[in-house]
Amino acid sequence: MIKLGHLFVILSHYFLLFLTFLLGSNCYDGGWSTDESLLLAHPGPCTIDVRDESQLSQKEFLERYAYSKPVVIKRAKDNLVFQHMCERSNLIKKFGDKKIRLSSANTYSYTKKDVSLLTYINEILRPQTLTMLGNETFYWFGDNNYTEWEELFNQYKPPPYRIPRMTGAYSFGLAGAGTGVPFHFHGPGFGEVIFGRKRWFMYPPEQTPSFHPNRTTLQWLYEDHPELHPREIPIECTINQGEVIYFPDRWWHGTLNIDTSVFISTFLAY
Ligand SMILES: *[C@@H]1O[C@H](CO)[C@@H](O)[C@H](O)[C@H]1NC(C)=O
Ligand SMILES: *[C@@H]1O[C@H](CO)[C@@H](O)[C@H](O)[C@H]1NC(C)=O
Ligand SMILES: *[C@@H]1O[C@H](CO)[C@@H](O)[C@H](O)[C@H]1NC(C)=O
Ligand SMILES: O=C(O)CCC(=O)C(=O)O
Repeated sequence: MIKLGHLFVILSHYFLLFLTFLLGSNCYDGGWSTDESLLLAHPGPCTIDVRDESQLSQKEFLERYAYSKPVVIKRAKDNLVFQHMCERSNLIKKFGDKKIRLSSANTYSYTKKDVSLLTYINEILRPQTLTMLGNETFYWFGDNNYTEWEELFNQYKPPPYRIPRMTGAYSFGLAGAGTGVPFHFHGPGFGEVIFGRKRWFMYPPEQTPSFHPNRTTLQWLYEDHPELHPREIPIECTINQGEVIYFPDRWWHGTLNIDTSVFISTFLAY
């Protein structure tokens, strides 16, 4: 006969297994779900190398990607604690009253606006419509106060790849479905999705794309992308939670959040 205590141990074991499955799976949205009917952006093809973190060594990363081309890396599931802290209810509970600095979602992000995280979530974070302009959309990405967000950032395990003499700095963000940042470039780094999906479009440094800096990536996708000559079509990939994309130095990139998304980048600099 099974004793009650044994049954409890067995059941809690399965419960934990189930939790691990849920936390690690793509359908777990952390409370950031968006009504399907409001999703205007959809995943596209993936024309960028996709590798498994466990199969990509530091040596191969340096030889094949660091200085030459983007790569998408499927990560080991070691950010579950960080992901849990990024659930809607947990971010609100711990950080809701913290001031965050929003940037306009246009190429040069000129305009900044300070609000509390709770105000951002309740009043500003919305799915993007096709008529909204990038310079009039406010997006939380970066300008993070490392002191106030230390507890969260301490839990994040960045991708395990290094570029000699460079160090990383985090940029954390949360943005509505259909939002994104139009084409721009800067130094190299990694962009990881914690909740949601994000579509990345990229061009090598020598191939300057044509785009309007104040129009959104969503407008560009609907109106400009279909008109592109085959030679002008960017490489792209849609990354899911638990995946990270590497962008080399000066590569053009434009982003598009398919869902309401939580994400963190590691920017590398000398
Ligand atoms: C946003 O950009 C558009 C087009 O460049 C411009 O017409 C509009 O005035 C800008 N809006 C703001 C608030 O600056
Ligand atoms: C883009 O928007 C900014 C700020 O809203 C404005 O100052 C700038 O003139 C606009 N750029 C273009 C090319 O219309
Ligand atoms: C970051 O937050 C701390 C603690 O609230 C504050 O003292 C500091 O001035 C902030 N730093 C910046 C750059 O805003
Ligand atoms: O994640 C985003 O939407 C913007 C990220 C970006 O453009 C960057 O990391 O430079």
